Amino acid sequence: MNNLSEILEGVRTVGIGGHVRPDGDCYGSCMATFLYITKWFPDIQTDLYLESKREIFRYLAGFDAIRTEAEEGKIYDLFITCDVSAMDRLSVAEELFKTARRTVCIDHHVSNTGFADVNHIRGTVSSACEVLYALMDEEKIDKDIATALYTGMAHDTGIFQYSNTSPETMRIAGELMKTGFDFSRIVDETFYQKTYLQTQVMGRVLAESIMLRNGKCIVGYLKRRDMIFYGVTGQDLEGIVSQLRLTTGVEVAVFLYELEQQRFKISLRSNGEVDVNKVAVFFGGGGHLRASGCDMTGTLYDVINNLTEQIEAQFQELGI
Ligand SMILES: [Mn+2]
Repeated sequence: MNNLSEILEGVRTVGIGGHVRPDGDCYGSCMATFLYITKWFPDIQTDLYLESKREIFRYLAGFDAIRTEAEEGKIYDLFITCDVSAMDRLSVAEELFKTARRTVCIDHHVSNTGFADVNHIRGTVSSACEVLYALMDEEKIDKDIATALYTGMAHDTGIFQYSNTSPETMRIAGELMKTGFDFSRIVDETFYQKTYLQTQVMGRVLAESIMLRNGKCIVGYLKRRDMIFYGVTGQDLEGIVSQLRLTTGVEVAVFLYELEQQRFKISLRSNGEVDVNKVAVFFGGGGHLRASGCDMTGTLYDVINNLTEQIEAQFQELGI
């Protein structure tokens, strides 16, 4: 079954579900599937389940149809998961998935072992939306469906920047673009835009950041009392460490904020030489070579000292 039309043959009811804390690719892939079925297979009764309705994705056609609670006792002919790496990540629709007559998984996580009856999993592909695109008939992809697919691809590639972006990713994005949606607005409003508060806090962290090791390591921090003063949570601080990393000459960027008294959440970013995963693992965390994180306790001074000692060790090793 290599396309959605075959998958949907003889099916009368379909449930669609994404993962916990849905991101752009999750909204995009679930919504594109929903729009594709409701538009081209109007006789099929289709429901879409997501844990939340994030307002920034309201521009997606069909947004109002999202259900945030499972319908009890409902048994679907078919249940499709999009961007879900494991069954226990399915959130609100897990029961509906388990009771469905047949299940399909559309995903791109390398760790996905294939928990559905039919699995379309491509671990080297940028996004669930890109996997999904290959399952659709190109002539059936209208502007609304293209908008949803583009949203997912743009988000999971960091706006076509991460190493998972392939020539094929760009080709598909180009095809989608031909339908004429406002791609610039999507990227601005769902990816880059910040609230004024987030902008203020980022400004403060950047202004107070410190440079170590001749400017090869930059450290930004936010103390508990300042988080309370601004009324921000960890979510409001997303993107700060990436901004720090973009400072000229920097190899490693560190951002820490105080979760509670003397307990810090650490984010690490590298430009590719230093393996920040090693640093995070040393302190009980983890991640990837270029992006990782961990939690640490102690005074701000001690935490920064201990972290930079580990980074310094790699600088020495690499002769940086
Ligand atoms: Mn994804």
